[in-house]
Amino acid sequence: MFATSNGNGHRRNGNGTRPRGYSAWDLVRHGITGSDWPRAWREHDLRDHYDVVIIGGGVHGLAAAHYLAQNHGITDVAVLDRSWIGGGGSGRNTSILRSNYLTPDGVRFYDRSVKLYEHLAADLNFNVMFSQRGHLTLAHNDASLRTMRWRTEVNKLQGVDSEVIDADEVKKLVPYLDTSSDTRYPILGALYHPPGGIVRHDAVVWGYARAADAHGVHIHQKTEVTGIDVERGRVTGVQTSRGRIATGTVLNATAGWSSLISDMAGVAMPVQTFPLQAAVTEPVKPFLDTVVVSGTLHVYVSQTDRGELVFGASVDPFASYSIRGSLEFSEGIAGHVLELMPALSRMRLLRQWAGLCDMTPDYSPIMGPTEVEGFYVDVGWGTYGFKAGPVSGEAMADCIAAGRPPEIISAFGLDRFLAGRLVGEKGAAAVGH
Ligand code: PYC
Repeated sequence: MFATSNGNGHRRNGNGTRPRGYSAWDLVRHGITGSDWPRAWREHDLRDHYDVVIIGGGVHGLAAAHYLAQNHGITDVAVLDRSWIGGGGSGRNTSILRSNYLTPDGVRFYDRSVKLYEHLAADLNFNVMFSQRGHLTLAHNDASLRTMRWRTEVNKLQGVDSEVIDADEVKKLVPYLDTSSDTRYPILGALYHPPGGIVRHDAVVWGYARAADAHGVHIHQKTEVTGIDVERGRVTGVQTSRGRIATGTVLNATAGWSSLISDMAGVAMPVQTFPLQAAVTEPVKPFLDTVVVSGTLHVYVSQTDRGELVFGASVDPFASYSIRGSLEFSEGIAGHVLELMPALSRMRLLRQWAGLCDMTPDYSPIMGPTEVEGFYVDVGWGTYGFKAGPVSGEAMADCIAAGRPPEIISAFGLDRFLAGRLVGEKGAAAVGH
């Protein structure tokens, strides 16, 4: 059905070019003249047929397109996005990468993603600014410490670097944290995960888009999917705002709208959508070089390379498709950050925003084939989707090429909800929800 690779599983691309890098001279010339920048990805007319149609031009959809082409030689692929690439969850997250999950399936899966991120800049020839600065999840009570120990043991058994450290060690890593014992939420210790860190989310999206484009993938922005054609139990096409595409293979790689897209194919998803808000401060000199998370206080903080502090929380307490910021959120986050770092009381918030999170009952994603032949899903990413972009792309490409899920995602199939085989990750999903 698909064009295949040349045997080594790593055909370079569909049109013989690799995304090119720039010499220092190119950068100076383009910077001064402002002209002649080659487009990172091209625009194409929408064809009336593609072998594979990927709905969603975020990191998941673009990574899947890239790995379909690079690892399987499948290049007749369209990526559709109803707005611009990276304009959904991929551009609205807080870019935290880590693999310190609670279940063995989760740890193995996210660890593969961290490993792919470690080489992504070289693989895509695009600087994604991955900074492995370490990740701390604070424990404010004995129950949290117990969960941290549990996670540490599961992590170590999977070969992932995590350990529980005490309050003095936390203080050495983050001197600005208030580790005194007379606070409302004293810090008893933390789960320390050195490989965790942050990345530049736009760069990841653009890097994958550029690489997929160089392989011959068509990226169609401003192309909304309005229907999915299914005949006798299998996918036959996709209706879009720009016309119909005939195809036998569709991947739903959307976030926020995943249940609505799956409904178009007649596939029900156990997903509820919630807004997740975040905020950023004015830039200050670097003082925070780890990611700090407090599940109890529902807050996470990191400092960007530009010096801004990025704050996030848990999802809003009601299901909604709204992406408006709220005063409740900014008040709450400011209060919680100040419980942890009172010295920040004079910092100003510059802006806040929200994204949409598709939450599943067990806080794990849904990946793989569905009961409709040719209709695949990579959805249910809750508040942890960005970190999984590379491994999801790789695994969904394997799944589509082989027609069945690879081992690394076998636990995350949609059928687990019928079979009662949940992968309970609530204890390690971002902050306590
Ligand atoms: O899962 O690490 C996480 C996370 C951070 C922010 C939202 N989710």
